[in-house]
Amino acid sequence: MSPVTRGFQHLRRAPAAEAGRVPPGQHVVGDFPVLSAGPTPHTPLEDWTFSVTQDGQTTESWTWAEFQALPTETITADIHCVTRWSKLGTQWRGVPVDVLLEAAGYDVPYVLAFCDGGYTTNLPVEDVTGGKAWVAFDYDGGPLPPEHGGPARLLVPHLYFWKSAKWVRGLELRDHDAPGFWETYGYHMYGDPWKEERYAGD
Ligand SMILES: Nc1nc2c(c(=O)[nH]1)N[C@H]1C(S)=C(S)[C@@H](COP(=O)(O)O)O[C@H]1N2
Ligand SMILES: [Mo]
Repeated sequence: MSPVTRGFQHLRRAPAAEAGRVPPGQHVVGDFPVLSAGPTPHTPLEDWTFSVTQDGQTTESWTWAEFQALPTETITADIHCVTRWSKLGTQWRGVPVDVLLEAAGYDVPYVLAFCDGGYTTNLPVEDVTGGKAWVAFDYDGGPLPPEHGGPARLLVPHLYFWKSAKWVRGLELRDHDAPGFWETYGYHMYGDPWKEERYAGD
């Protein structure tokens, strides 16, 4: 062993492929942990709809069949959970939220995603448009497994993964920001993993 390098043995270098991709305070995992605040809902596809609502009115709604006919994109993304795991290079297929909100029309700055099971999470419209968010129904080349949010989940990879609402059923357009499920329990209103916006006040 060369004495020249001995002092550096304790420095574990991240593989080159990970360089610059892991936000502060996160570690990379190979598996795909499941984090759910309640039981996995099982809504039959014939009962499934995706709706855009505003002021208690549904402005646009798609059945599962209609939703499947919308334009889709394939997405490769790194995802970051506030419990400190990151998973790199996850592969998805879904409908860009741009397609949904353009069809519905919108003139307000926030959405609250709502889900089977009652989970909600709040996001600026700016963060779910412009090619930054999808309603994903395939994961890794197959249908999204129920425990990971199937039949469909929100995918907003640039924010902590609690913003990627599983079993999502729609977006409520809002003129004021309002906390969703975890935000009510003290999670950050925005959740940028690069700024470690984990909890309110971060
Ligand atoms: N409907 C719903 N969506 C949810 C959650 C949940 O409990 N219910 N948990 C969130 C949290 S905290 C995380 S980290 C991710 C976990 O997604 P996964 O179980 O596919 O890893 O889903 C998010 N979306
Ligand atoms: Mo999470």
